Amino acid sequence: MNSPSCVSVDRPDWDIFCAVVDNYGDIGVCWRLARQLSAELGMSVRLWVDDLASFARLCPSLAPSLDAQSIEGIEVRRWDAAALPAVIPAKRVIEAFACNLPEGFVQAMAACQPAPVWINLEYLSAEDWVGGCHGLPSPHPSLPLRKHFFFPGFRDNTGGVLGEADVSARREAQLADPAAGWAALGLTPPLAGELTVSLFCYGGERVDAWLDALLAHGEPVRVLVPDGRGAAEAAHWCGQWLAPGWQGQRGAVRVQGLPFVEQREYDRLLWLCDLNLVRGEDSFVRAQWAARPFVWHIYPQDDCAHLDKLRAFLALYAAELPAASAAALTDFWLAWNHGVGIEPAWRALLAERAALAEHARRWAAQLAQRDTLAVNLARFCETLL
Ligand code: TRH
Repeated sequence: MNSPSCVSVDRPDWDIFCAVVDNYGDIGVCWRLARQLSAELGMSVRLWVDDLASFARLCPSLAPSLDAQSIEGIEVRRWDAAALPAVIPAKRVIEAFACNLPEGFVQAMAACQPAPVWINLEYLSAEDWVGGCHGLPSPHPSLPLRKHFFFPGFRDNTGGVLGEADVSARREAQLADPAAGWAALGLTPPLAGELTVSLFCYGGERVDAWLDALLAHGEPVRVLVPDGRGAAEAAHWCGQWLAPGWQGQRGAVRVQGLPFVEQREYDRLLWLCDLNLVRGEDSFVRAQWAARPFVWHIYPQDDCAHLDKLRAFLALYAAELPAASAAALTDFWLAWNHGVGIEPAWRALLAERAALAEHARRWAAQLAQRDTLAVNLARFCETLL
């Protein structure tokens, strides 16, 4: 890649580089951030993605075959390391989740006067150490560039969490007419007295164990399962093949497969369910904005570092819960993540349902009082420009 002069009227406000490691969290976060910078802060964004097919699953209007396209005002580019076009770097460059910027692009950044603000956007964590590392600089070993580490988080000394300015208002508007919401998802409203739960997880034997627990408990439940890991186990549990539109019933437990929907439609599902089982990073945050009780299947790491992350969030989230509710929540989250002891933990969780629902509303209201990650990030970059 050449290093064209950076004096250009076409220089975007932001370049965001996203490598899809696996699943949808990396692109889910980058796409959400790009949309907020563009729609809410009025800035121009160029988003580089190395796996457009994965991106298209949560953004169906995207054409994976195109090298460049504009979606919702955002310039989406294929990131092909071997053939990156010569472009002038934006004023602010985000390397999402330490994805390693292409060497030629880094050279082009170094040639800019002034050099772009270079941000490594990190994964979200509630751990204490995050506040101490948020915003720290790291000089490039040989070029006149500095990278800054931007840590999302839940405390004031972190970058905050992603969330649209109008997310609470959209949620409340939808909840004023739930029947319309269910219809938009292609679903019927729940039956009288039926609990509705969404299931998005990393699969495994925990799915069977949990569905067995629902069956044993006997309460009417509808489990809604978006396509992906966990869906095969759920379909198998009720004797179905994983085919579009699959559904089955055992006892009072109805289980229904859903297509993987556009990112905003997934929000609708979370808002309407009584309880959401979510995973990773972005659906974990969306479940918090949904103001409903939720269970987090954290992305497992080889060295088990995820368990510290899980406990740190639980400690923060459960801090203001009554002791019995905090214990039930903690026990079920640990049972779900370890895949053991699910049945007794589920019973205890259900018994605390009302307190957990009230707490989820309070937590979402607290989140809404904070500046969002996009706002904090833009402000942080402004101090460095
Ligand atoms: O897909 P994930 O497991 O992503 C993970 C995590 O981010 C993890 O931290 C990271 O290391 C790993 O990827 C590489 O879970 P997550 O983060 O919830 O992302 C799912 C995205 O998919 C999110 O943006 C919501 C979106 N989604 C839809 O758009 N439609 C759907 O129907 C569903 C179920 C999800």
